[in-house]
Amino acid sequence: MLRKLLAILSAFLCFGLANQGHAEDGYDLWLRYQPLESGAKARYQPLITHLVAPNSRPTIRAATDELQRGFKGMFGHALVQRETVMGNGSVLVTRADSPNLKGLDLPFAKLGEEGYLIRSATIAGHRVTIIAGNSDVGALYGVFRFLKLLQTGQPIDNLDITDAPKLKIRVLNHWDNLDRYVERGYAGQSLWDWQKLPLYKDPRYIDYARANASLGINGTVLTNVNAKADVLQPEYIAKVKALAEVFRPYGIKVYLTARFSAPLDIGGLKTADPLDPAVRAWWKARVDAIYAEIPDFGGFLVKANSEGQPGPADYHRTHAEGANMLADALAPHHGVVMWRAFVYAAENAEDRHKQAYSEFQPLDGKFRDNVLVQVKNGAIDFQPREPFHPLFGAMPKTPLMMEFQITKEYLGFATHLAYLGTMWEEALQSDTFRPARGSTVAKGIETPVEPGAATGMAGVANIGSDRNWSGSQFDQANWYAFGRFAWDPDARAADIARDWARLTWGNDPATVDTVVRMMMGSREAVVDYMTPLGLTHQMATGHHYGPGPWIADLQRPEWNPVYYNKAAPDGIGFDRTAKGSDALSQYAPQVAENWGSLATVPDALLLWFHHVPWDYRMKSGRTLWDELVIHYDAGVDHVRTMQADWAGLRGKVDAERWAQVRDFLSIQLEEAIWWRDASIAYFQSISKRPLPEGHKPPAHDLEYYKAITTPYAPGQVH
Ligand code: GCW
Repeated sequence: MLRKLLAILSAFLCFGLANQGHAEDGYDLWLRYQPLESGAKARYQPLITHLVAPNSRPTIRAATDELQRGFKGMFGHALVQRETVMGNGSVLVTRADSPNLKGLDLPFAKLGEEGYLIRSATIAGHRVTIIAGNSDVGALYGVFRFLKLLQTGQPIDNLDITDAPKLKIRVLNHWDNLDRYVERGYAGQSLWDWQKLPLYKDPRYIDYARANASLGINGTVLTNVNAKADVLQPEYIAKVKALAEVFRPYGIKVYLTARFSAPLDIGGLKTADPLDPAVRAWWKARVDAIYAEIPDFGGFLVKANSEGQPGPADYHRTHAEGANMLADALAPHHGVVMWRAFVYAAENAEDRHKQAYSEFQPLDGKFRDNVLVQVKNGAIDFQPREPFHPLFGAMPKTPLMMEFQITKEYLGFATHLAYLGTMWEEALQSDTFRPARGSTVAKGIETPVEPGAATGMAGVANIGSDRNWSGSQFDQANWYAFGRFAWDPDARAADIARDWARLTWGNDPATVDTVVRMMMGSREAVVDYMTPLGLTHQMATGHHYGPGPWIADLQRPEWNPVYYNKAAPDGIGFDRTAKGSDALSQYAPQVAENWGSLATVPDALLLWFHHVPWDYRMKSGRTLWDELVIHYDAGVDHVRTMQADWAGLRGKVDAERWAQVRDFLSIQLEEAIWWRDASIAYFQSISKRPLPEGHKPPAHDLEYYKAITTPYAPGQVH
């Protein structure tokens, strides 16, 4: 009897341990290295007996440290490390020029500077695994891939993997202020503790670098695009240098935002005119001083003449003249300028959708080689759904970078579960038809404008000082997915979700399927309960928290949600056809034709491009009004489905993270209902149509929703 009890008890304990692991709070991200089950251990162990790697090179050191960390976690012990092959099961971490690889015919030629290979091979009669690149960073990336194979239970006895990034610059943009406030940040304070740098380097900086390197992210812009010039002062450069030193072994360069008026703000000059010789000399000296401290400094990211930021237009100069001035200062050091195309001007009555194209497209070919124009995903902003930006494909002589927003300013902050991989895939796989069919946005950004020219992708980071880094467990997936798309813009959101789910929540197939299902439908749900059928920018003012479709009193027309919805007794939507703003003419004729015709425009973009009557017949046979209401409800229903799915995972994942996700889903449901009810209350006050059968009226009247204010919502512009 006692024996039986003990058996039950120990089975319970084992079950508990196997399924719940140690208490987890999300700090470990996708690099959890949980103990392997004994079968996997037994299979792997003969193939991994010791480590062969040079130990004097910092990046190889970072790679072997990571392997050892992984082995300790997964197998319970570290491996002996030597510099030469010792026997079966050696794992070599090295570079193409290693004497250990002499005589082997390995495909290094196709790996480029940062790619890697992982190969099962025989050296001097020993069965070994080679992880190598043309550079040490390549080997580091290979190590992360190898660890992923182990974490996800893949066979490793006959490996022949090669991989290389398709873009050169894979960079996070931190909108972090020097006082540690993060604009549009929902995950605590900035990681950069400027006040304690350079003498105190928070060990967390290394974990940040590890996480990024595991994805192949090779750069980080430390400061907000709404910039302060102070970061260019020597005392801050010393702090930036300290961060650069931490990140360097992980293949990560630091970049800064450059405030265009810095020569005035901190330089004592009377102008920041980019053609003024004194201004040019000031920037050159400043840049030289940065490189004296940080020889591999990446360069500058600039927001100019946008939302109050200074820029070359203040001196009647073009964006190209402004960018080129900085580019000339950076060129001798091989630095780059990432110049943002996110511009729209207060005094310009043109449809905001059109303004970036109007301003930048004519400048094609006018930028220096070391300038990239960074184009947001979405001509308006980072909305839950936008058609692809018309600049993609339209500036064939200029390197265009994609800018995605990882932080969810417009998709429910940290508490709404919204996987952005599907949104990014949608944008990247859009066909620009420039120059011809099949010219996707992804291809456009991958293909250098001439051999050797720069390519890149930027992601506005969702990282902060929260223990879980991103503000929620599931928001980690967006950081992860960004890294994967920056490495390969043709990657698939579903594959990425699956990898992330396995690494983050374990390999149990039912758990993984559930997590992936929740993720894959989640962004569409947000679109449905916030801005269905091509509506956009319906968020409340300033903080963008919650609905405000009625807002009409802000100073600039394009800050008002009514500007975007144009809801009126005759119908709803923004006419961007030739009869309206004609934004469609900025796209290739095939695209313009497709979206310009009511017969072919997808439902998802209907109100983006057309103003249609409330009784307009949709493809479904329903009226637009009914369809709109149905979409709001579908969004809310999806959140309920996610709740039910997640409830089913209780006990299958660790309790702490599970409970946080559960509670955040409750917040999401409450807010999804708020969005649905407020939007329907407002639009019904104009459409004057009854709700379709079976759809409940909003819980309160319109005045109730209009009266809600949330002045302390996080992430606002400071
Ligand atoms: O989406 C808007 C944000 C601003 C941001 C701006 C930009 C950094 O509301 O906070 O400013 O975009 O991208 O420059």
